[in-house]
Amino acid sequence: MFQTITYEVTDRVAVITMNRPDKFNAFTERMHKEIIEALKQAQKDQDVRCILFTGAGRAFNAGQDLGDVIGQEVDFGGFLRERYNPMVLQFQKTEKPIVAAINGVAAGAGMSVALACDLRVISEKASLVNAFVNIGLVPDSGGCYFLPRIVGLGKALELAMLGEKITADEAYRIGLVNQVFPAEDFAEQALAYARKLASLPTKGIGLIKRTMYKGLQMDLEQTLEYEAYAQEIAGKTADYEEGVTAFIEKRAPFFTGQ
Ligand code: T3D
Repeated sequence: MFQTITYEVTDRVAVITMNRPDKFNAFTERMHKEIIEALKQAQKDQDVRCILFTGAGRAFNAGQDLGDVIGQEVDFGGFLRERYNPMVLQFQKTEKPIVAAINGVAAGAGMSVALACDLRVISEKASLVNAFVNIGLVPDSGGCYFLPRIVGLGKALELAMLGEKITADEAYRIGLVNQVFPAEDFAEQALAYARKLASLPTKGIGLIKRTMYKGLQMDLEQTLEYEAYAQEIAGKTADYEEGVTAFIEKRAPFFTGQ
């Protein structure tokens, strides 16, 4: 089973926890594979309607385990193509909402992976560091894709070029994270946030995710066409039926994710 992460389903939320706390949950080859496997498992499981992605101990994730690469001749291109890129793409392919629960520092590829999640909540005591430049590298694992799209080009360049720590409050101010929760009950509040998402129309949310990310690559005409296509699918779901019925009956809807 999993050695570098834990996987647990609670209240329709799959909680994936990176679990190398003594190394600030830094990435290893095995961890990449296990995260891909866990995301696929959550996608397949009909009972899972939201994924919460977090870290054990004091950190969220400190990026590549530098202990594994120091003194080695690393084939950086191959390293990224084989290990990091498939993992980042799996976050996108998973048609369920994924929330990064940033419990502690998220640095380097750890920050990039948080950006590859759909939504981010952060502990008031946590921080993010676009640490690549601090060791002479370029943001990878989608960092050059997501960061400018989330905070705008000017801010993205500043964060990537200076590599300074971003506090939770600053991250919220610039739209890098969606919510800041108190450190004392961060895990509970992050889970409650994920539970709320898990109670919503899962298929519709999967289609929102697919259509929005596709929209980033398309012009208006193509996006309008894709919206029409996605709506045809959403309009045939049981949750659409329930949403409209509940509205007419003036009651709260009960969505099943179907
Ligand atoms: O081959 C390639 O590199 C290509 C792949 C690139 C992808 C990347 O992610 S490149 C970026 C790699 N990550 C970094 O450069 C971040 C390095 N870490 C830091 O800058 C800082 O540690 C943090 C900002 C994350 C946290 O700072 P702080 O002051 O809170 O903690 P600390 O004391 O620096 O670290 C705590 C422990 O975690 C420490 O271990 P120790 O001394 O208590 O035994 C430290 O060595 C360890 N740690 C932190 N980051 C890493 C790590 N161990 C291995 N790899 C790490 N990335």
